[in-house]
Amino acid sequence: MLIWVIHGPNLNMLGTREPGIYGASTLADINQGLIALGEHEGARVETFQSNHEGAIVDHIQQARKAGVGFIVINPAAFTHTSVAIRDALSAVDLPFIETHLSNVHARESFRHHSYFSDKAVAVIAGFGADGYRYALMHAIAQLRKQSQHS
Ligand code: CA2
Repeated sequence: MLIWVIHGPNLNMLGTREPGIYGASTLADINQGLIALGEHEGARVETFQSNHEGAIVDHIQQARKAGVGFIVINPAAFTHTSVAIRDALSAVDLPFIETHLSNVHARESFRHHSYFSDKAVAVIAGFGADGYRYALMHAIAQLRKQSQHS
């Protein structure tokens, strides 16, 4: 059971700026928590962050070869702009959950549109770092069901 967690641009800054919007946890804290939760549940979690759209596309393209069963992704600002990342996710055809720390719908109108939501298994927004944990638990539950039925 391998799950990839992918973080988009500026999320490497978490915990250093704007804690009122994005929380006080650093990205390292979040990633460590997800890896530990995965271990506890018998799943392998690998994390990746990039500020570069092409690097995220390249990474997603490797997912099938790497044996990934599910992707949790916070595309950050690329949520609202990136057809390229959307197409990469469609190309690998793996289930993914779109996760946001903040409630994007309670923010500026340009954050209300996502290039991902209509392709996602689920969308999580506004739970802060806990949103990643909810997404991961759902991914693990789905992969468990899949392996029981195969
Ligand atoms: O709420 C989210 O998770 C977002 O994906 C975060 C993006 C934003 O563009 C989306 O609309 C919603 C921005 C991430 C910026 O992260 C920072 C972290 C610390 C300090 C400054 C920015």
